[in-house]
Amino acid sequence: MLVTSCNSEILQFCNSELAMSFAPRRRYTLALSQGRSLHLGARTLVMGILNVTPDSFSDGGRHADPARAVEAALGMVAAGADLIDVGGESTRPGAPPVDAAEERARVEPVIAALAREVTVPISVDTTKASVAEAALGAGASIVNDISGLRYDRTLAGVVAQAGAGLVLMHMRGVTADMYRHASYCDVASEVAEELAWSVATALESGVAPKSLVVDPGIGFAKKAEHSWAMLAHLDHPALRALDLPLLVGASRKSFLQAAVGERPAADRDTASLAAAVVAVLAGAHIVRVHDVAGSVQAVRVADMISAASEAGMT
Ligand code: PMM
Repeated sequence: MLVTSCNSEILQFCNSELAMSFAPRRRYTLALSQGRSLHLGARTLVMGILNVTPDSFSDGGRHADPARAVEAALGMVAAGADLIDVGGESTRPGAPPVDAAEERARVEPVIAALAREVTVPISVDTTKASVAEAALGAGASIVNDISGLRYDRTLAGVVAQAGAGLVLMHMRGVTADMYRHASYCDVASEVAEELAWSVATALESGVAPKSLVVDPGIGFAKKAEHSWAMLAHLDHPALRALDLPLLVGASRKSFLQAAVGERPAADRDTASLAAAVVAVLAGAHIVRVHDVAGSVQAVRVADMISAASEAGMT
């Protein structure tokens, strides 16, 4: 039946039950080094991934040469990236560990060159304090720690000293054995509880609460079903109780194949966009992606829907 007009009973129902279809995204100001800050929440920020590794699962080897890495990052900024995340060690399960000197040699020249060329904040994807320190010295203003301070707690002191931003990602074990730890009763609440440990550790080391971002670590120590459940419950009360900005990285990850069939990582961008939209509507402030141009369009659509929801439009 076609409903052409609303009577007052329907309107009342609309106002009470439908006025807010998605939880409103909280607003934060993220404090970074060098007195910089980022406004989070009004629109989604897109973090472009720049792996300067020979062996990352989706883009390994493509940006190993610093000049090509800088060129790729400039392309991402032109496509609308709000941040560039530079990583020098592959997190692919089974990837050989990289020592600090080698990792530093990979990221430092790229970050230094990039900092001269772009105004968007640069983050360094590392778990090692010495690499973080070199990267911050070269011009990065955020450290993205996939171990959530479980590998090297002294990294927090380096971040605190620089007044840099710090992304605390959830994972268990090390990348080589992380799937052995992929056992959960309630993935979102367990992830939130373990992230709370990372947050407390950062604060104890003097990192300012305003510098923190949390990330549920899609695909890390999580089987495909856990990644799906995590995306379905990003707005879990335990995660919201942390009261921190949320970063989500689902881009090109293998769990997506459960939905779209087996395909090479570079062929998973459309599926990644769908996951990014869902993450934004569930409250993510930053999405970490390979396909910057596509993601910018996708999250702008999600931002419009979430703004309409917040405005109570029915
Ligand atoms: N994923 C990867 C690497 N670093 N950092 C954060 N904060 N969140 C993630 O989900 C994440 C990360 C693995 O993906 P890649 O090899 O494509 O960089």
